[in-house]
Amino acid sequence: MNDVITLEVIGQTALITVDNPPVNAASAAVRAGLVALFDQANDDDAVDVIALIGAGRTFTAGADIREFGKPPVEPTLPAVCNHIESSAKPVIAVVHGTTLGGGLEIALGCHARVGVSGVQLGFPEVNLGIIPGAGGTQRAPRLSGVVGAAEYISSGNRLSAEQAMDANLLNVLVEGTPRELALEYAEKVRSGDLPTQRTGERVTTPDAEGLESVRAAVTARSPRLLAPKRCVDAVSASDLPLTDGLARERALFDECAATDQHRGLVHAFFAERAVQKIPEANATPLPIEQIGVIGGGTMGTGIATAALLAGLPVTLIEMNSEAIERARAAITANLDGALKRGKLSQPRHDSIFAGALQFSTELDALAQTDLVIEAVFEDMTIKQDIFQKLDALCKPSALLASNTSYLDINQIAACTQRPSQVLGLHFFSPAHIMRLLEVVVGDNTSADVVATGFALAKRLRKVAVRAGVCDGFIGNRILGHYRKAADYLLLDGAHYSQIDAALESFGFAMGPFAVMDLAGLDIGWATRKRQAATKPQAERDVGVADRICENGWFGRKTQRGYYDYRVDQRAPHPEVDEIIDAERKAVGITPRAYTDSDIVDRYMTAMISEATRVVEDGIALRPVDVDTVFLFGYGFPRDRGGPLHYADTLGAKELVARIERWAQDDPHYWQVPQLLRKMAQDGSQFADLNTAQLPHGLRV
Ligand code: T1G
Repeated sequence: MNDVITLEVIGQTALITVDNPPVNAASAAVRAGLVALFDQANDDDAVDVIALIGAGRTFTAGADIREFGKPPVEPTLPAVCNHIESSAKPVIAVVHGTTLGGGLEIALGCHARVGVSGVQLGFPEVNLGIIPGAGGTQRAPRLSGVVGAAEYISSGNRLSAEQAMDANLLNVLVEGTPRELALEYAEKVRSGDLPTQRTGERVTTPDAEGLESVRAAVTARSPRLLAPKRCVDAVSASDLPLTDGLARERALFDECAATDQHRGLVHAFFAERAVQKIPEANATPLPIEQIGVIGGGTMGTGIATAALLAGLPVTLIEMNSEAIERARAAITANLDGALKRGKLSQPRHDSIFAGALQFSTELDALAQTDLVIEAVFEDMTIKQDIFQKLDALCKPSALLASNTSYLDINQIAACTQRPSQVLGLHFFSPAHIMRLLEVVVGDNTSADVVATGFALAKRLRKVAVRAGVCDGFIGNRILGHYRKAADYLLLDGAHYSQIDAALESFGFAMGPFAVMDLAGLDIGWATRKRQAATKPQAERDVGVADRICENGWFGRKTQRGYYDYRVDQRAPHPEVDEIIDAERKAVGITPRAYTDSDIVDRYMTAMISEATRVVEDGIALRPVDVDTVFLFGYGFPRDRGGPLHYADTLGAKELVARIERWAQDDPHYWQVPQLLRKMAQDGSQFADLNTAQLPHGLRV
């Protein structure tokens, strides 16, 4: 038929194999092949049972997401599933790997399902802002019951093989290869040992009350998102005749597929993969088997925990035995937490303390490590001193990395004789949980070392994004800019609780002031002092945060910051309101009212404008790299796809108009990036830059 699907007749069994690597996505060619080969098998008098399997590592893992947003190509997946189900001859599917979405729907169109041990089943469509659109919301309830199906469809969670058996999605669960089991269980169909039935011929038992409780849970979990609610609506229609239920599912699918939430979630899915495509992707990663960490503070112990969880031995250096004990306690707490969350087995947990984790007060203990990650105080002099010492004592092949969140990697590398082996590995706190890792590439960092940073990220189950050298790299540079927009809104009249609430309604997990209280206001205070000497005269000054810090109020850790945590997490702090009033009076500001929309517009436009400059300056390879940093490191709402994907929903013309309007009051802060002005003129989007030829000649 074609090179992605084959039919073999073995005895009386027609074996149809989908072979569309890497995940057997149900592409147009696969769909056309399925219809044609099922017809061929049904027309073949020598065949009495049809078996469907996937080649490679998994049965079909879903529709081909790359076809989203393009005109549908017949036959559509719903039609394919209906065609399979209508087969005159019994059809079994042998499912293995990650049988997800449309792949599971194809399996539900079959008349029985054999699970290979370890198989995972699920409907991740809701994570893409849609609902299962090929019969899953109608056939799954006919097997699992309406409440059970509504729960796993609206959550998008994968079911283990055993859970799938309990949910009646599988008829049997056995060891074996798909091919062997296909032939074996075709025989069992013949002998009557494996009963088969068209799923669509089953009926569901209505449970309106149960469905309402699922709907309530779904709404509470993700109030802004449409798709989870529509999953419950679609399942609710499964008590209709199948044809009517399928029509209802299609209408609800089309409604979700037309949303920005869907487009944002698809973008986020591909973003995580696109950022792996770097100029150094074909370089050879260097072997990393022993890691040294210098500094046992929050970051150092988090980094050590992440490495230990990935099975890498760690030697952690601290100044003295007291600091070592504090670090040991912090790592122990992190690992105990991982054990409780099921991220670490008890044997693995115990082995870590049996030798994988070592401590020392002597840098010499790092002489044989393959990579040292420095995570000490953010002071260039201290870091340069450490790198000089490491350069002298570490083995010649060792890589030296700094976890600095904004300092110049080139200046650090210049203190060593091995600048090509120096890079930034900027983890995000808590480093053993946050998935983002900025791999900061110095002027002399070699391609193999960059590739090693990306390979390490993969091993630590992190998302690496390549960053150039500037103050704050990608994320913190942009954060430093838009954080000012929040301060200006505060000084000009918006209350910090309104600003936080408006941005949380937009989708951020926490608003900027709540985040600052959580991180510690003293950190920003130290940064402002560091930058005071170089701060442009024309830049507006907002003294509120400094006044709060001068009172010793550093946020949650001191029980008071913008909010008064002695009461609760959102209690306004009247003394802070007095500080704000005094600061406004001192600069002659009459506070004005802002709508939530004003607040979101200014905050997001500020973020987008600095993000544009970061792309323009080549600090980020593409807009999608900035999106990924914010999705995985800054709590950016995933359904909005990231700052520059969101910018495309507004359009460059609108963004330029906003900046020019606000520049009349503050021309220093509100400046139109050249790239954005060009896009406004030529009508291009950030999406176009994601696929454009990169300076390095790399095409994504
Ligand atoms: N379509 C197209 N490409 C896909 C794909 C898909 N469904 N899934 C993965 N890829 C690509 C991916 O971009 C990467 O490409 C490569 O395969 C390896 O993926 C009607 C409409 C299956 C668990 O949401 O969850 O069915 O970067 O690196 O870590 O109701 O991929 O190498 O060029 O992720 O082993 C529902 C999405 C679709 C599954 C494998 N299905 N995929 O993880 O490999 S909607 C999904 C995954 C649907 C129907 C609806 C994972 C995986 P490249 P990878 P992995």
